[in-house]
Amino acid sequence: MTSAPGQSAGSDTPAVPPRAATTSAAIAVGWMHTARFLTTAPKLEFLPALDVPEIAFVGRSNAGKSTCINTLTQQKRLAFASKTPGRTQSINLFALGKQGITDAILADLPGYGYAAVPKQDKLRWQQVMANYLVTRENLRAVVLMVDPRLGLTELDDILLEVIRPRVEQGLKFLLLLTKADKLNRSEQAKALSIARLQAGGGEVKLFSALKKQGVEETSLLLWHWAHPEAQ
Ligand SMILES: Nc1nc2c(ncn2[C@@H]2O[C@H](COP(=O)(O)OP(=O)(O)OP(=O)(O)O)[C@@H](O)[C@H]2O)c(=O)[nH]1
Ligand SMILES: [Mg+2]
Repeated sequence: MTSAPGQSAGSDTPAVPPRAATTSAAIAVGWMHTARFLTTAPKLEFLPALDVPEIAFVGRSNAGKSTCINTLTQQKRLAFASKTPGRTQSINLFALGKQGITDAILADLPGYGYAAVPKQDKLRWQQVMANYLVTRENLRAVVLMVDPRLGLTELDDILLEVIRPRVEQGLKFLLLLTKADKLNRSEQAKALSIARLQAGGGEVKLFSALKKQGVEETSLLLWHWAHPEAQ
């Protein structure tokens, strides 16, 4: 093990573990745990204007967005998750921040691509979603959740096109490969390399709510994105 800064070579004191890395992951995970319900909006006009960074979870219906929010925040039923696709039907906002002081927002969005939804409703929702992604002023980051067994669908590609201009202007983007517990190690590695190509330089991570895989890494990334001044 390399010695920690400030530790003299040859000293009898046991090597100090790299504390900085563990401490920040713990801070990020603790920060996530502060999540509390803020509001729900069936339409974009009902969303309150906010001036703290917002991180939106988007993706196909059933991809695992709500479950991911519950896992990251270590709260069983903060966001509504369900086996039935189409469970989340409004934009739900959750506030984050220690001592009740909100310093970021998580937004859980309804999924798209659920076959049983009438065409008219699908189109309406796609419009709401595109408007949200284009006009939401405090939007700092988008987490696109994709089941690697299905890969990116046509609607995911459209979403990527919608956010591209904002990504070019600094919007952060994470492609999160969900339900990683359904893949073995080599399938995970393959899914990661394909997704890296598709993400065009954006962040890509594996995530499993079941195995708690990717929780620390994702929390840390979101914490950094919400606190750019801390870097
Ligand atoms: N095996 C496994 N199942 C998961 C994981 N994450 C979510 N699921 C399951 O996937 C289903 C859908 O999860 P949700 O979190 O409701 O999905 P959603 O993306 O919010 O869906 P909508 O609200 O319809 O857009 C549920 O049955 C979850 O238990 C995971 O990491 N591993
Ligand atoms: Mg949901």
